[in-house]
Amino acid sequence: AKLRIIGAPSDFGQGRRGVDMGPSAIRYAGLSEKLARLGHDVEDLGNIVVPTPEMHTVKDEKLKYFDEVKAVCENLYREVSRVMEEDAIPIILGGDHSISIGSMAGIAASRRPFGVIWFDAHGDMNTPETTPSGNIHGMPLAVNLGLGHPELIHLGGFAPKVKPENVVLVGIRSIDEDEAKLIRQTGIRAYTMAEIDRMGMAAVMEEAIRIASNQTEGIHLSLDLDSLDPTFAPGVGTPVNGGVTYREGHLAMEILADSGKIRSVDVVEVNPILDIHNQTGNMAVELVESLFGKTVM
Ligand code: DIR
Ligand code: MN
Ligand code: MN
Ligand code: MN
Repeated sequence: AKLRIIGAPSDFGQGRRGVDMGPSAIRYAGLSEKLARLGHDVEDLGNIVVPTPEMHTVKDEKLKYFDEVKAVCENLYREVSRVMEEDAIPIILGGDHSISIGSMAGIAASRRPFGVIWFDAHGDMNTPETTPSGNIHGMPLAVNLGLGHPELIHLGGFAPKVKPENVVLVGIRSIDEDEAKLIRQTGIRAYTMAEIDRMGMAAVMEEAIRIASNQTEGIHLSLDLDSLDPTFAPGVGTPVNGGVTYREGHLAMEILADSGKIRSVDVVEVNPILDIHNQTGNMAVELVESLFGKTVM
């Protein structure tokens, strides 16, 4: 496949510096070489322009760094829509998860319906009304569904980016109180870790793919590395115990690879400053290799 890598080194969506180094950490772990070795046509398009946090301050406590997040997402939207026009698969490297507002706007710009599988310990379904932190990385899935600040919702000039009936959350284990209400109201399918334990990852992924691909032309995977257990991905800003294991993570990616439905990917929240020897960057690359067809033999 035609794979195009785009870095979005932004940490404006949360409070811990270092996630802006995510694209470097993932590239350092050998992303493009390893994907090329699998036989793909890979091109790294470099990073989008992101302002420097030290030059900026919080203005709205319920939408921290709103202007900066919006500017970053507008840049990313343009870059991702260009890649989509070439019929290539964009692989977007975060940065914190707020960048998915830009990546999904770019994917949706083609006006071809798509589904979303959102791999995360968190729901990312907060709005300025429900957020306990004011961090926009806790809001991108809500924004993409048309909930939240109107300027974020309408990025790219249209909303919503995806229909709730094609949205699946996988791996959740840390949800805020009012966020849970929103998840229930929208009716998106949310697989908790408890459900993964009971059903098994294979059954969860088969259902997730069915939901995300029902009357759509493909699936966007938004992969927050904190979906994994911190044992395997310690370099994230908001680790939560009891996550997806190493093998469950690979199994999920392998099942997605077999489906042939992946059209775009975000790889977010890798923070090498909080990591030990780039374990999380390496884990991210391994998972993306499985997603694009790596098998034992
Ligand atoms: C929390 C944490 N729900 C918030 N969210 C995170 O700040 O809204 N998302 N860490 O990845
Ligand atoms: Mn920050
Ligand atoms: Mn997230
Ligand atoms: Mn998360």
